Amino acid sequence: MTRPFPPVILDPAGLQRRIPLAPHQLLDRITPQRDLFLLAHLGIPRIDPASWQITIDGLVERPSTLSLAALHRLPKQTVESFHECAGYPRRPDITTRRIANVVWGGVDLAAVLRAAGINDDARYLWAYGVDHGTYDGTQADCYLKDAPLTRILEGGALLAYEINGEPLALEHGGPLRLIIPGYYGTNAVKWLSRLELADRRASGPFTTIFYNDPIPKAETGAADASRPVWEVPAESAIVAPAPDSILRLEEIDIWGWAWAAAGVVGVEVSTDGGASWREATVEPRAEWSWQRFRISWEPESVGRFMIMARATDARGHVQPARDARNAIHAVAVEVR
Ligand SMILES: Nc1nc2c(c(=O)[nH]1)N[C@H]1C(S)=C(S)[C@@H](COP(=O)(O)O)O[C@H]1N2
Ligand SMILES: [Mo]
Repeated sequence: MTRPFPPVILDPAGLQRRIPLAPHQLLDRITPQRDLFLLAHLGIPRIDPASWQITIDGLVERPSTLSLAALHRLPKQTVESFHECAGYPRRPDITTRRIANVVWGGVDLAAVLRAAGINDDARYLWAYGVDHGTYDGTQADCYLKDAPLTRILEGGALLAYEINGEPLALEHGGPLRLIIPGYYGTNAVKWLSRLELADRRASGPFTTIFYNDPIPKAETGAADASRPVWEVPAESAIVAPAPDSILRLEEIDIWGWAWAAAGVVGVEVSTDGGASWREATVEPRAEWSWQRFRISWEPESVGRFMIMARATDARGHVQPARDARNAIHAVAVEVR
């Protein structure tokens, strides 16, 4: 893998992870930037936003370099979208629920690529972040991700420089990051410095060793098949009641957020640990936003209860009970 830019200094270097909000604290529809979870595998690069530029090359007719000022002069688009970390790159069986919902602002990526002239044989977008170093014992010259070009050309993907109307902070990828609404956060390359169109998937560690979930042989018939961690399937999180709440024997409002790349079409709620389910009401989504669900519950007796939520997306995918990035969220409460 060639690094198309001079090495930058990382300070702090190494894995950075901050998860300020647990599901029961996700009270706001729009997550403020200061409360957003933070993930960086290799560290935070010390870069000069003023001189930032991005190169567009590979399978395009007119390779070019754009300054930040040139990008700011292009029409600004905003996209409301959930933003979710996939969790552990090699552990698709672990659920982490690092989730937010924000409004990204920036330039329409499809328009930028079309202006560069897309060659017929281009199939994938490769996106390069300038951070480099060692993650989980593997050396990387840069943070390189890929995505199918068909998804990018469907629309909504941004070269983002704003979040919730504020400039994107350095730790969140400022001055420029990639946003692909509906895709896991790992694909939202921060400190974006190069876009390359290619006819194949990228070969760096973050698209091969990491974030490439093995598919059980039973599902495909083929050994060694894998699935890139791109689109987010149905998922939901219970905001209220909070875990270990002590509730009174009266009508209780159960609510939370549900989200999926394809949109959520239904959320079922159980108050008996998954033995029985009732259909909650779910609001329609705005662009790629998360969707609020709610249902009221009148416990028939005092005691301990396990509340669960299970979302279904527009592709018919239902959240699995366990052992998945998007496994069902359960909250234990006590009614007294
Ligand atoms: N350049 C670069 N971009 C990156 C990462 C990274 O390590 N380097 N981490 C990714 C991961 S795993 C996630 S979940 C999101 C987190 O974005 P946030 O910290 O702004 O919430 O950034 C993604 N973009
Ligand atoms: Mo992540």
